[in-house]
Order: sequence, then C-alpha cells, then structure tokens
Amino acid sequence: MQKSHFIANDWVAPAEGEFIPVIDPSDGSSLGEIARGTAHDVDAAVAAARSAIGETFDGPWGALAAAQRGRLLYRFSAAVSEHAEELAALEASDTGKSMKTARADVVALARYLEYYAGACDKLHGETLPYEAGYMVMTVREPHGVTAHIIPWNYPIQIFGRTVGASLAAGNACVVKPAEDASLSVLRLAEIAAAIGFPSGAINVVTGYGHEAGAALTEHRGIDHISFTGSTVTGRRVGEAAARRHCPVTLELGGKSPQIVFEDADLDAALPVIVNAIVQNAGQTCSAGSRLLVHSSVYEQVLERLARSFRALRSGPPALELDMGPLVNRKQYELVKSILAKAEADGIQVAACGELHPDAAAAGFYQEAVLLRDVPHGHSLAQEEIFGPVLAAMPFEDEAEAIRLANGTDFGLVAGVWTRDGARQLRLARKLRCGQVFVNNYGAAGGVELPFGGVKSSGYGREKGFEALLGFTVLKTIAVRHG
Ligand code: TXE
Repeated sequence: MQKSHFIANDWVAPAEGEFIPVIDPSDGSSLGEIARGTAHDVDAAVAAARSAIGETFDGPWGALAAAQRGRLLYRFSAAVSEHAEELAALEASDTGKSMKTARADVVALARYLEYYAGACDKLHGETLPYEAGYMVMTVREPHGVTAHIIPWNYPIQIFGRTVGASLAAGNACVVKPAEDASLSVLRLAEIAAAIGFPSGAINVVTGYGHEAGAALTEHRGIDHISFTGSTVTGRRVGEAAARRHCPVTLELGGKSPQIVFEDADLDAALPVIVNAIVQNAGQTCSAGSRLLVHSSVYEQVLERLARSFRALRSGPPALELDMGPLVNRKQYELVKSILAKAEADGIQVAACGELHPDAAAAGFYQEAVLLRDVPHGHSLAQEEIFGPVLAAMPFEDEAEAIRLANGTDFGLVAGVWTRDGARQLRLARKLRCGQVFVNNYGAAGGVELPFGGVKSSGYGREKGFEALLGFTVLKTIAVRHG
C-alpha cells in the first residue's frame, strides 16, 4: 500500500517524491507508506481549498446554500455508516486500538457529521436595537480555509468534530493527520469526494509535523487553525498563528482527576473509573489519570480496583480485549521510562493487568498499571503519561480534594463521585477545567457537549454548537436608512 495526498478530490503524489513508512503497532510489521508532505504539497492543498471557497465566497463550495451543505453532510454521515467496518478495521490496524473502540469511533464520527449537518442552516445572526435611523444586524460567516492538525489517538473522531464542524460553518478544510495514523482520514476524504463534495472542500496532506504541519500552520492562505496534540507542539502552533494573527483552537490533553468521596456509590463508580483510564490504552486526552479518594474509603477502593486491574488484558486489536498496543515505539518507550522512574522513586504498584499470549513480542503492548500513594508533586501526578497508568492518592476533606484536583498545569475534565447534591454543585463550580462529570465520566462521549480546556489544556471549544461558532466570524452590518 502506498498512499499519496488527497487534494482537490484526487490522489496527488508528494512534490518531492518521498514517503513515510506505516508500521502496524500490534507486531511492528509494515502496512505500507504514506506521502511525506512538504511546503509544496501544502501550497497545492491550500490553493485547492481557496478556489473551492472563492475570492468572495463565490466558489463551488463557498456559494453552496447552507441547506445544501447540510444535505451533503447527512450523505457523508450515511456513507460513513455504510463503510463502518472497513473504516474501523483501517483505524484499528493503523493505531493499534481494539476493534470495539474503533467501531465506537466510527459511530461517533457518523453522529458528529449528522449533528453538524442539521446545524448548517441554523447558524443565524441577530438584529440589534440601536439608534433611530439605523438597522443593525450580525451575520456569521465562515473563516474561509481552515487547517486541521490531528493527532494519532482518535483520528476518526477528531476529523468528525473539527472538520465536520468547519464544513458545516462553510469553510474549506486542509487536514494534516498524524504521521502515525493517516489512513482513515485519507479514506474519509476519498469517500467525501465520491458522494459529491466539490473539489477542494476537503484536502488531506500527510507527513511529519515539523514539515507538513509547520508549513500548514505558517501558511498565509490559512484563516483558522484547529490543533489537537501535545502542549509543546500546541505552543509552537500557537506562536506560528500569533505571528500572523490567525485564530487558533488548541486542545492539548490533561491530567484529569476522578474524585471519590466517602458517600460515593462505589459499585457504580469503580467500573467507570477503570474504563476512564484504560480506554484506548490510556491514550485519550480526557483520560481520568489521577484518582483522588477520601481516606476513609481509600483502602477499600484500592483493593477493589486492584482486582479489576489484574483482570485487564492487552492484546491484538482483532481480539477486542480491554486494550490494544500503544500507537508507536516512541509512546511505548515513553511509558516504559515513566514506569521505570516510578519504580526508582519507590512508588508502589498496587496491581497490573496482563498481556494476552497472542500479543506479539514486537508489538508495543503495555499492561494496565495501578499506582498507589503517588505524591501530589511527583511527575506521575502532574504530567500527562498517555498510557494505561492510574495514579491514586488519598485526601482528607473536600477542600483538599479541590486543591489537589486543581493543582496541576492542566484543566481539561474532572469526575466527581458523591451522593451529596450540594457538594456536587460546589465541586462543579470550583474545579478549574472545561468539563465536570458528576457520578459519571465522559457522559458517553456526547457530541453535543462542548469540550476543551483551561490552562495548559488549551483554549477554544470543540464539539457541540460552540465548536460551530468557533469556525465562524461574526460580522456586524449597520445600515443607515434615516
Ligand atoms: O504529539 P504532537 P506526539 C500528547 C501525549 C503524547 C505527546 C506526544 O502526551 O505522549 O503528546 O505525542 C503534528 N507544527 N498527545 O509527538 O507532536 C503532528 O504531526 C504543526 C496529547 O504525537 O503534538 C501530529 O499531526 N504540527 C494529544 C500532531 O501535531 C505539528 C493527542 C500531534 O503531534 C508540529 C496526541 C509542528 N511543528 C498526543 N509538530 C491530545 N490532546 O489528545 C508536530 N505536529
């Protein structure tokens, strides 16, 4: 398999003729190669997107009525569902995620496209009361051409929530998927072309971040950047955007707490707590990677969680176990080195999962790990690991729980388990993050629910109607009619 870029509804070979190997993380074997994009390829993709939009929104995509954009997005959603098994298999082989997670990602994508399809013709402005003799109104216009830099953990879902929303708002898109996981995004662009999206509405340039990604974020033909990835790269993208005053949305991960009070319904909480860290092998921006437990139930919670962790299995995606391998060697070595440091620092392992006997030795498998009594200031409690590692620590009272929960550089999501209604609300208001879940974690994905962070978790919102607004520019028109 050798894949070129997908630009203007066609496969386009990389200008410099180079390709990047694609590795199957479940056994280290080759899946083929993808184009290694450079500034030339980015130029071609941006030019295609600009002509789809047109100078004054008069291009084939720019001039399309909102209702027609909506119909196309509905058709895209249906086509995704028709290709569900193929897309899930592609995603599972490329990223290593279990087939059951990959299938859920495809269902979420279809739903994102459906949600944004229905929103296209509901994005209206307002008329504003003003001085006599004026008629003032606001209109929401697309930015023009939006860039989408997508990481490897959820390519299909992140395509849905950023590209889906941007298209619905009327923008043309240039997408740069991660070098480790580009196959599903390329296939999605091909499917979109087949069902009637005009040439240039969706373009995909693959390649390395420091080459294709950097060229895209610096390109003067880009009017908005949506980035999901690491804090370090997010800062670089933000700086590139600031140099030319380009609006940007950054979703940069977290160190999200799951807080268990003494009155929590543990039967309900514990399976959710486990899933919140092992889902996608912990490679989830909103993973519940810190567990804060009231000291009176700490030992009981850890004992029960240890039993659950010991039963977790990691293995090949097709076996649909709790976890597949990590995405690549770099991530695998990073998680191993973090665990080695934990051991050297005397942090206790409360329990570990197991590798399935079919997990190839050359695959990037990491069993689930539950760590206990992790000091709040330790890097394990402060830094994103992006692996199936849960750091547990006790707290004495509500004030301490809030202080620990808010005590990192991140602020993406938080989970709170308590039956006390007033405490639920106090916590919800005092936690510094973008989403708070009370007696659940993640609310089953909810495409309708605005998502994003504060502090080093980034800014701007994805998902829901809020994301759609972010992909528009508000224009005020004042007409003096006398
Ligand atoms: O991320 P990068 P990496 C975290 C997670 C992980 C760490 C490193 O902790 O261990 O990041 O992962 C593109 N200009 N998250 O190295 O570099 C790159 O090609 C423009 C959290 O994979 O942020 C890819 O498409 N683009 C996270 C995307 O940025 C650049 C999801 C993400 O890569 C670029 C993934 C540049 N200079 C990792 N350099 C989350 N928030 O969910 C790279 N890219």
